[in-house]
Amino acid sequence: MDFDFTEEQEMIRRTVRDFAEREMIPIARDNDRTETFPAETLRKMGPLGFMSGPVPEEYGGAGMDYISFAILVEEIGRADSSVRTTLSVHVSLVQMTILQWASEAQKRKYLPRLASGEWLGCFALTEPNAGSDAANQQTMALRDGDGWVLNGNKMFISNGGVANLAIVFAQTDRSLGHRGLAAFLVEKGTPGFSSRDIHGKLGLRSSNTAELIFENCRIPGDALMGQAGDGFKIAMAALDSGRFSVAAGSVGLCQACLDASKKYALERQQFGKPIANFQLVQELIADITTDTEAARLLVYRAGHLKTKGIRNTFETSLAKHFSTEAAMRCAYNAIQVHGGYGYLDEYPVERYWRDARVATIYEGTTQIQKLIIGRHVLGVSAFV
Ligand code: COS
Repeated sequence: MDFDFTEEQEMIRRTVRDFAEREMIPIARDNDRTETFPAETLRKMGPLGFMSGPVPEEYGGAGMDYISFAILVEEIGRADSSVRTTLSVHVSLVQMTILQWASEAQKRKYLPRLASGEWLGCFALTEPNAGSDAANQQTMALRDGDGWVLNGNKMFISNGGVANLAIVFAQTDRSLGHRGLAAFLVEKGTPGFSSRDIHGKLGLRSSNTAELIFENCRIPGDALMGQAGDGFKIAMAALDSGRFSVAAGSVGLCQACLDASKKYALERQQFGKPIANFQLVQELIADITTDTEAARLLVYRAGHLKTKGIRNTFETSLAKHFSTEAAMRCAYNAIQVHGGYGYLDEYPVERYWRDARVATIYEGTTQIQKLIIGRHVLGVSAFV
């Protein structure tokens, strides 16, 4: 086992941290207050290779190994979870899925535009009545000559209102259950495809979340990714990729809680000395630190397996489960260190707490991660 970073990985961390401190942290609070989508920040991230992570260079990507990618996502997550969510969906759910499942022609058509950041992607699986039960898709794709016609609604779609390309899951044959699902690449502007932004979120307020609507939306035959019937496997494999990204981003959020709490504890005076001198404050710092370090190791272990190309559903769910719940504990403890000031958005920790919350829900709730972990350990594979 090797716990050392390569020189390249160290350099990626420095480059991303410099960028995040210069371009993201100074505007994160105002973007959160005003629900401003960080289009300009994302535009600057493209030429730096941040919008593609592990996508190979032959498709315009940065060709990173997965530890490097975890470092990238962690550092973006340390600065602003809204930008991190946008990035995670764009790279891990969209580009990595196209890379794994799309035809060569589809890869050549879409990956370079996505990898450069010229286009944004979204992943449309969730529906009003299909969350944890992802196979229960009501969106239908019916054959129409050499193409397909889509009808249905998608819910809580990150990047949904700003994406140029959507991976859309739909049922082609209800009698086949999860084996009747298909995945399609649908471009923005296709007649019959529209979106409605969702407002009033607790956190991630500067990220875009939308409902997608498909009304007799006709798409060509070559919009199908893989075979009709591959949809559920494509979705599950995509989530193995997406959950890793969420986990790495949550480590960044844990680290942000630690950095803010350490700074505050050393500055804030009570009873005539910095509160860092008090043992119960030291306990809070110790708890935040332990959560951060443990979460990071679980993410890097899953990343190590991904780089080697070994199936990692179990290790990714462990990392996602632990690091998202750890981020909640870290943000809670960080507010506690800050006392009353932590309740105001003058300090970033209340935003960390609001932003952390959804990560225990999206891309598979904590309960779904526990189900995957429990089944794996017990060697049982289906609901009984
Ligand atoms: N990678 C590839 N294939 C997978 C897979 C994975 N990680 N997980 C499951 N599959 C395949 C199985 O091999 C099986 O294939 P066959 O049809 O050939 O037998 C099929 O998918 C069904 O698997 P399983 O029986 O395990 O499915 P279940 O319905 O019992 O459970 C859970 C699946 C609950 C784990 C799944 O529905 C899930 O993750 N739900 C949460 C969805 C989610 O995260 N939603 C939020 C989306 S936000 S983007």
